[in-house]
Amino acid sequence: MISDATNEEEAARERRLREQTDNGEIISAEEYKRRSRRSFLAFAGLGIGGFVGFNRIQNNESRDDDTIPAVLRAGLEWNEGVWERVQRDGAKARTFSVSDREEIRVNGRHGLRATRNATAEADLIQVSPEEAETWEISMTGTDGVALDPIPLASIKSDFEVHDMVWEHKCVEGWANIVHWTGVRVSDVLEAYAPEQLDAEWGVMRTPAETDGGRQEREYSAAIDRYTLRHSQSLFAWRLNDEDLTNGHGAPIRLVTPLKYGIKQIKRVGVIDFTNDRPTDYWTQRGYDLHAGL
Ligand SMILES: Nc1nc2c(c(=O)[nH]1)N[C@H]1C(S)=C(S)[C@@H](COP(=O)(O)O)O[C@H]1N2
Ligand SMILES: [Mo]
Repeated sequence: MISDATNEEEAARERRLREQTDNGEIISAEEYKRRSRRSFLAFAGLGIGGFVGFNRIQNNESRDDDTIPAVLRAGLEWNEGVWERVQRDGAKARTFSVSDREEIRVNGRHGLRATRNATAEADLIQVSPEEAETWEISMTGTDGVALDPIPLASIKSDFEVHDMVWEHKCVEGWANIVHWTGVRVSDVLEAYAPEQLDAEWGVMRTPAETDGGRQEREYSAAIDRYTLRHSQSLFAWRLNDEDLTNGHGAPIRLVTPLKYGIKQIKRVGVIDFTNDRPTDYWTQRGYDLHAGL
């Protein structure tokens, strides 16, 4: 009996997800991977010039993990130009069924660490459930003036909740299909800062201070207006049906399939809107400002 009910619930949920995530094409994870492989092979065919570039990367001295070599940067700048031209309303990233979802590692702990180079979950700044209850996202407008903050409690209860399943891609070259639960960034901004939806950029940051200012470094991600308004950009608090761990960005993070992982900032505490070309954590280290997919 119980399992029947659960199955039915699951089936209803799957139907709802399919409706919600129906962007014209939902294909199986296998078919998707086959196609990705095919385009990768086509791409590899262009590879002699790439090989020369690769040698230059290998031989590039004096780089720490925060800088990227000029030869890669040139490609990223080209990518940036293309991104600015190709973005258009209505284009949606491919979505998947819940049953396709995979595990995902914790990757990147900037702005989350209590001690330098910490990797264990216990060495991250812990956001307790009590702290999460009073969590707010503070904001400044394009004029630099502080706006009323967004209470996390409101994010979680005042907006339509969406479940979305897509492939999370990291610039390091790995990808996983993951299931997010959250609300649209655009719905929240519409309610709390409607005039800022005209701003060209919203720079999201981890909180300036968490837990007595033990934070190692502030992480930030500049998000363009198109992405802020896009229906697949979410403030998410659940990953694969579990509340976010500290490592995955508790209590609230940004997710969007339009961007590489570097833009999907974990533990959002601040949004600064601006019409000027901004920088962010990875842009300051040589990555392309758009990091679009
Ligand atoms: N605060 C913060 N957010 C971050 C990062 C980080 O270092 N700090 N890394 C980014 C990168 S590179 C990726 S791939 C994703 C990984 O998300 P996950 O750890 O939940 O898998 O988080 C992104 N958001
Ligand atoms: Mo990443």
